[in-house]
Amino acid sequence: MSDSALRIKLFKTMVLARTLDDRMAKLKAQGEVAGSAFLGRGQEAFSGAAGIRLRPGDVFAPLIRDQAGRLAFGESLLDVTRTVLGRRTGPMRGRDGNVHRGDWPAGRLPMISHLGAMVGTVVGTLLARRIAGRQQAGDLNVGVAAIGDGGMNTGALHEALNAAAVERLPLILLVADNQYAYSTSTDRTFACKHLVERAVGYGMAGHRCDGTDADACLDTVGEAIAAARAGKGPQMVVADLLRLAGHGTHDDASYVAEDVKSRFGDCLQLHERTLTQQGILDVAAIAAMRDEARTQVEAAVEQARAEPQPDPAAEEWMARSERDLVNLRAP
Ligand SMILES: Cc1ncc(C[n+]2csc(CCOP(=O)(O)OP(=O)(O)O)c2C)c(N)n1
Ligand SMILES: [Mg+2]
Repeated sequence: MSDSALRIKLFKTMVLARTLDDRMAKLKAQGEVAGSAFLGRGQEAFSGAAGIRLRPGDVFAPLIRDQAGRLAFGESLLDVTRTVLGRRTGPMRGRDGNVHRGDWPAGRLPMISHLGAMVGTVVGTLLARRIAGRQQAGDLNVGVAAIGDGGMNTGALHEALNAAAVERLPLILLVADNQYAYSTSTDRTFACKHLVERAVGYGMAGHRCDGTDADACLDTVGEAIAAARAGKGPQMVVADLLRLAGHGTHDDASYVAEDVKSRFGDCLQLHERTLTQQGILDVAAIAAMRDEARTQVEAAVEQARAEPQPDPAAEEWMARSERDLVNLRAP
């Protein structure tokens, strides 16, 4: 079992991610967000555990439900609110309204697609680091790529996993089996008993955990990341969970079957219960965390609101981290 400080850190991250997601959904309902808002409700434990187990120098390719992992791996609240509200001060300078944000120098890769494209990007990054001699044997920088049950069936993912296994790269594939790909349930997307069975076929280690149990996520993801760091090659971690929202705010998730709902709890409520029952946090401490999260999120919303949107005619349209890289290369 991880130490109390880490378990509390994960809880705090989950509270902040949930508060932020809820606020983004509200902004969408208020008509302040172009496009949809995508929420990670119910997936915060698994995603946050990965972000917490990473360290500077690692790379993380999050997907649309990974607000918790993003925050734990250093994304600021302002990066989120500026992006969602389309401000030119945001990491993508207002070009992207929601999920395609990132920061290359910080190791947070901007998402190309939810459906497998990012795994090859992480694999390429890890291979490049090895070739450039930027890895220290036995203590490797790792790359985490997130994927869903639907994304597990794309060609790009298969090619990338095969390459990672052949090259024994320190890749961790974080598979959130949330029972649906949009409205398609998993009995229509794969025929094996459990997705972790596929790890054997790729020649990589496989782990599974209950994605609603924050402690299990911290432990299992921690073990997988430690194994990759030690040079044991790519690791697949499959979490069983349920997204407690629609695909995006445009989707009411009315297709989620009642028996599926009854099988999965809310990771945030469950972690809160465990930590209070074990006397690690009390009700007052939790209320204070929630208040703090609300205050921080509100401040980030207000600051982004006060900032300018891009001027399409005048904007240079270069992502912020892209410009940082250009400046780094300049003589
Ligand atoms: C090639 C392609 N086809 C379809 C889509 C639309 N699309 C985006 S996410 C998604 C479902 C993804 O399901 P899953 O991988 O299970 O992730 P989840 O949304 O459940 O987190 C679909 C169909 C897309 N982005 N790209
Ligand atoms: Mg899914």
